[in-house]
Amino acid sequence: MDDNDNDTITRSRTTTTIKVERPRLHKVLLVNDDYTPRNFVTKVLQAEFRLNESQAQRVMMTAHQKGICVVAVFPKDVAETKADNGTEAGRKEGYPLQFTTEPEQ
Ligand code: TYC
Repeated sequence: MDDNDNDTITRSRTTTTIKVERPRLHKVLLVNDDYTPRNFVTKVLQAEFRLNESQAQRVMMTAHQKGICVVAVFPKDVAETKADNGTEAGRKEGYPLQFTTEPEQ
């Protein structure tokens, strides 16, 4: 006698709910230092982050006065690439300019 000889038929049923979430954006942060010239920081912000001159000056001055400033938010890979490019632009000139990233909220 096997399991199918009685009147009970058991079937397994699985319900799958797929929850789609937008990938979290990442902030690019500009970090102040005592050595990188203000004008150079402003130029990097314009070149790498497509800020206009007055936006770039505002971001640069905020980092200068407060220590750090959010430049923009992007998908993770874009944020990391732009932060690396900005940091590298400073490094090439011998400046300690630093951009970092962190997830939003
Ligand atoms: N503090 C720098 C100076 O006085 C200018 C500067 C601003 C450097 C912002 C970095 O993220 C920075 N020359």
